[in-house]
Amino acid sequence: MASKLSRLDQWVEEVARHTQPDAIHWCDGSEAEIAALRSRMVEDGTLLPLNPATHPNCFLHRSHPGDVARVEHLTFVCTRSREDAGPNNHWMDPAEAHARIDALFAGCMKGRTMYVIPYCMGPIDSPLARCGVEITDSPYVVANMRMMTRMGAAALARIEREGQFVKGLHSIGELDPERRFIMHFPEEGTIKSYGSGYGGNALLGKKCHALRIASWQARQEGWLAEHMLIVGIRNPEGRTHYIAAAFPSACGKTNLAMLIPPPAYREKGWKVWTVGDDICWMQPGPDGRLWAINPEAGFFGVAPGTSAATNPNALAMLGHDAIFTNVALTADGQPWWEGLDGVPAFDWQGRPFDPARGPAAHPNARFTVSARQCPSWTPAAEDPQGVPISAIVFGGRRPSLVPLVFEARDWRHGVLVGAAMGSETTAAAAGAVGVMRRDPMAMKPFCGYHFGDYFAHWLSFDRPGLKLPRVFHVNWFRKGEDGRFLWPGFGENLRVLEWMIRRVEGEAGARETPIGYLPEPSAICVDGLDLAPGALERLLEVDLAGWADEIEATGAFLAELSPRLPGALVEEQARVAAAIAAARAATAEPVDA
Ligand code: O2Y
Ligand code: MN
Repeated sequence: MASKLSRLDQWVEEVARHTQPDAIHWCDGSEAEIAALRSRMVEDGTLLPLNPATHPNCFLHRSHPGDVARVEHLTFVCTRSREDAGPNNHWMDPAEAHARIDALFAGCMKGRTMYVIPYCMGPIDSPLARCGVEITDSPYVVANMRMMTRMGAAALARIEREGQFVKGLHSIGELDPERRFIMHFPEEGTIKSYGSGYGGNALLGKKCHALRIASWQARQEGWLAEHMLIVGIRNPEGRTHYIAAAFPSACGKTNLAMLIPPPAYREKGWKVWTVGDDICWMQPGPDGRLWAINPEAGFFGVAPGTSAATNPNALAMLGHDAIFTNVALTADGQPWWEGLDGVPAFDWQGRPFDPARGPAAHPNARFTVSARQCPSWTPAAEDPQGVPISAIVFGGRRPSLVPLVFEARDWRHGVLVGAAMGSETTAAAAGAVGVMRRDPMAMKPFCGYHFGDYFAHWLSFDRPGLKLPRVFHVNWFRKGEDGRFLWPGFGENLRVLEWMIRRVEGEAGARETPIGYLPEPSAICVDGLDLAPGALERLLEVDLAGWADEIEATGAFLAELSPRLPGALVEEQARVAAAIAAARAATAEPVDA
């Protein structure tokens, strides 16, 4: 009988025959390996060492200027049936997709080394974790995967034991946007990515495996793979609650995951722990609660805007052993981006900085760093059982209408709230910035199957025996008439999380409205905050006329998923629409005859 490992050996041989590398290197994840790789990358200019006095073991990578973000229009989900991929994905027939991308891979590694990266998403001994192998010709990808996943010998041993792994094949190719595809074959547990060396397009453990392929597997196996941070909050009474929160790309997930309590909260004994900043895998535990792991081992965070004011924890972890991608440089070789003190000397492309050409750092410039370097990192992130989730939070960038916080009345309503999520687009993906788009559960770019089936999967958790988390929606980005944010955000968001935790503990009341439960303004502690007069009331108002339009727009958006849209969600949308209409009728001024 063939050994389990031979499936991997055979695949590696097959890929080598097709791509024709000069050498094959099996990554073991060791210090010696990464040291050798780094020296080679410094020699050939892939990495630039940063100032060793201020940033020991830190490097800058400048990606090709045409390869600076995820490329959603070139990202495909290739299921046998087009319907299974859904209108939320670009689809290609698997046979055609393999043929097109395999043609690009033919001979593409000539003159290069092929790296075989065994990795584990999640703590290596966790039953919730899953393994994969990425084959790549990019040493930059190896260095990043080493920080972002549990990579090397231990992962290989688990793969050998289980015989299960997701196959990811990647080549930077010619970095030609005309010859670039990111393809997913969920039915085969396979990813093929060609022509990009950047982030989510190339670090296949992240968005491709941990979200697009994992969301498919999670549906088959009864769990959830979500675009969520996981944060632990200990209240002064000493109880820790873990919260999972979904926000569209570049909406402050990393900042929220690493939140530092305002001084008065710290004094009272509040403490915040970071489990993860981007991805959350959850499944029901024996006690009926949802237990979650962060499948990643590092952070690939947006650099611009990260500062001592917005995220001191992030800044503290970036002082050593980090890779920076597309940031600017100071004259003395320190990484620099908008939001930091000091002045840039060179922009992200290495040119002398000229403000006329735009920002010094690319707006989607990134840092890669091991999660353990974060001062708020908790060993609970390594717990094989995961952490129990008390609340799920959805949020987006909504300059108007959407209140600072509201709570869904039950799980079914919570699924509707998540499904209706919308947000202004950001620089995390190629394309226009600042355009409002629907992004259900922040999974629009990452759900590996039909959104109708995805919502049905979420609804399927509403069953006897499960003790589901409460579901909330937040909006840190509401603006006043003057165009300024009404809420200060960042560490002050703990004031809103406090209300959620008190709700979870059954200690806080709420005002019932057609869109859900809202705190009375007095229930949010604003001591020491310099809010504009009336701002909190404004942040917590429910504009029924605006919500009537919003729920109608939600209905129209969901209708596009028909006939796979679950009936329960249609009914829920109708229930909320009717509640809004009834409330409007009840509050309408009497009309004189
Ligand atoms: O993956 C990229 O290339 C950039 S986008 C990104 C990076 C880290 C975490 N999340 C995202 C995202 O787009 O959600
Ligand atoms: Mn993300």
